[in-house]
Amino acid sequence: MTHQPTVAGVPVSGEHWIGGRRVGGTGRFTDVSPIDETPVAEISRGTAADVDAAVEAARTAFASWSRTSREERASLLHAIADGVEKRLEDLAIVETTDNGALLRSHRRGVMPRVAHNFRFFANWLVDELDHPDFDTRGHRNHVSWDPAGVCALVTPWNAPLMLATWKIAPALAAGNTVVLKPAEWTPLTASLFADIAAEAGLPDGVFNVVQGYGAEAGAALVAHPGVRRISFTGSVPTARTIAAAAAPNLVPTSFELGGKSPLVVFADADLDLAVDLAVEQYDNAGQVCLAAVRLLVEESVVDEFRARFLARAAKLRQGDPRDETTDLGPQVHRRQHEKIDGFVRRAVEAGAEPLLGGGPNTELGGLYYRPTLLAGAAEGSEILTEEVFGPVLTLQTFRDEEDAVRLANSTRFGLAATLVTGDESRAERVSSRLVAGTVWVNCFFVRDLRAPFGGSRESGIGREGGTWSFDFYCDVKNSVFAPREGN
Ligand code: TXE
Repeated sequence: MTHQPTVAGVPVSGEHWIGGRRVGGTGRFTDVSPIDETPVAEISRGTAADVDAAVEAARTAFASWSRTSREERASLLHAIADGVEKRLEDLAIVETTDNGALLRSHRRGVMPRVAHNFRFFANWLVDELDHPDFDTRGHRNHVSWDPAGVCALVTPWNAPLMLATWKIAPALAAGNTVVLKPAEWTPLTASLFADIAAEAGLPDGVFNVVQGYGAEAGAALVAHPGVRRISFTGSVPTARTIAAAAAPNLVPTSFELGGKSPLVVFADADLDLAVDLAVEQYDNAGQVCLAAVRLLVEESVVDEFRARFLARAAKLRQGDPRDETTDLGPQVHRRQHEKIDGFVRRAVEAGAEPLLGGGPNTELGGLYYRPTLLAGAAEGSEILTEEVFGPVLTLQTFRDEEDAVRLANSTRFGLAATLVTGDESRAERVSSRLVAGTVWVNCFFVRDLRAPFGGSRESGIGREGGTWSFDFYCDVKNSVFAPREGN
């Protein structure tokens, strides 16, 4: 009998989940917790053969799942949400152990939202999806939302289950079947989720997981001719590789990629609010695609802003993410930790000044990086244009509204932007000129699943949420019915 690993007493599995069964595969690699860099579980290293088996299982299951009624699918999605809520504590501790994000956020924010993702798309499917029929010279147009087929979902490590379920829930709601390839650094909640979905009654083969490395399992999945949709959240270079792999099969892709979002603070802003919003950007140790990492502050208030920011940031507590009082945990992996440090070192060598942090937290050791604020970086320099994906913010000033818009739009990305201003007409004016999928005014991270979410420029292709998700996961069909004789 093989040894079943556990995390805080919760049994976990690193095996694939194919056709409703655990499948071990041939090779293995070790999953390590970023909290203390200790091994957690052995993970199956997926191959092209594992991907073939998963796509085949999904294809077989599609025949009947795609014909279930909307009500039936919605009720299964609600049952999955119930299961997530029942096992919320297990999911929270496993996710924290695997990716190092705060346990309290997983308990109170992230995992409840995982359940909500299923309820939302279940309700949307039943209550919101349809357009009313419309008439063309007596002919009735009817738009239907046909499931597309097998969906390949490739997901990252910064919010593993949360980001995966933004994709899984609408894909299943639409009547598709799924093969998920979770990030190799955070494989465990996908596996736990497979148990929950099976217990909820999801038929075998409707949801499958192939574990493993991106260049192996991921690459085989996105190039597979049996796949009809690819949805990916991750880095820009990987998106380019996936786009090339999808091209020969002409498979529609949805990409949610990186960002370098600005937080623009005007002199008329409530500065305490601006500081709170700025400090919030250290959440999840800065590993958030949306994070407003470029603090752009109007010249006349920058001294005051800086002083209040440093006083507030000094209170942040860094440490074990399982501790309720911790604000910042570790980075997810040694590779990311080193990458962040490289960005900061090069910025300082090029003349930036660390006003806060500026290196690893040597007291904690391991993968803990100090919350950092850099000022004085040259416009166009690496630290102001490349995604760092760590607890590293930069501070710049602007002269006036025109200058603020210019700086805010001065990267290759366009995911989000946050404005802090007391002037409503300025908020409208500036937000209309920003290149961003989401603009927040005097707030941050308010997310409604009815709204489109995604990025412009190199931040992505497509939008997720409400209708936009169904647009992607369905083959939308228009049927035109001639008038009945005698009518
Ligand atoms: O991402 P990758 P990495 C950004 C962030 C971070 C950087 C690198 O800047 O520092 O990306 O992170 C799978 N075919 N974001 O290297 O490689 C991989 O196994 C198919 C932003 O971890 O994009 C994993 O499951 N799949 C971001 C997933 O892609 C492949 C979240 C993401 O990994 C593949 C994460 C291939 N050839 C990183 N190569 C966000 N938008 O939130 C890799 N993968």
